[in-house]
Amino acid sequence: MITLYHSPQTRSSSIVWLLEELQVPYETRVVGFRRFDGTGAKDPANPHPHGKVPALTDGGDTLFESSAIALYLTDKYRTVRMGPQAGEKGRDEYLSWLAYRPGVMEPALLCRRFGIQHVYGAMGWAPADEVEEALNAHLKGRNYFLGDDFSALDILLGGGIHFMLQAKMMAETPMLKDYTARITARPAFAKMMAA
Ligand SMILES: N[C@@H](CCC(=O)N[C@@H](CS)C(=O)NCC(=O)O)C(=O)O
Repeated sequence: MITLYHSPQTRSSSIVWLLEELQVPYETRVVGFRRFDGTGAKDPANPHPHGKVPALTDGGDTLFESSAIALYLTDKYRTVRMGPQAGEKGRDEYLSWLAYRPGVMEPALLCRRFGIQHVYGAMGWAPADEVEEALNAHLKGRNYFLGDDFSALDILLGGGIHFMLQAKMMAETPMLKDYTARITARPAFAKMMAA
């Protein structure tokens, strides 16, 4: 049985959404974590090395980091196709954008939010305005990150864009508005929100 170490309204909600899309049985174990406002503490029940959410166990496997969890789940559970497998068309884009979310998109937008100046050649990500341009350019003319096929990218990056727009951490463009309306209209998104 899959166990998701989770806290509502955090990054682990993306994994709830993904599990709902995949239609695989899972249980959630709600754990505490260190919150932005200084409250909360690491929960010893959580296998994440830093006590962050999400973490996930599946039989003898233990995963942490949202992108790694998403890749593991979409490779292993294939009843619903949520990402191209190794050797399939689109795998290059799939892996690249999965890594882009925690490696580039999040740090860039968070640095801007907290007034941290970008340092070329030192920071492993790009400045936030360039990230916004890249995301808008990539999604132009596409329904989803991979074109016509909804995938885990639309949960990890699309869900992140949805959050960043709501939090006014990204500029809303008509295209991003349409895109996030499209992905959040899915029944699995509603199930995640209800949970
Ligand atoms: N890079 C991680 C980030 C996970 C993360 O920072 N989650 C937040 C909740 S949204 C957390 O657990 N924070 C607690 C802490 O930083 O100790 C991922 O994408 O899974």
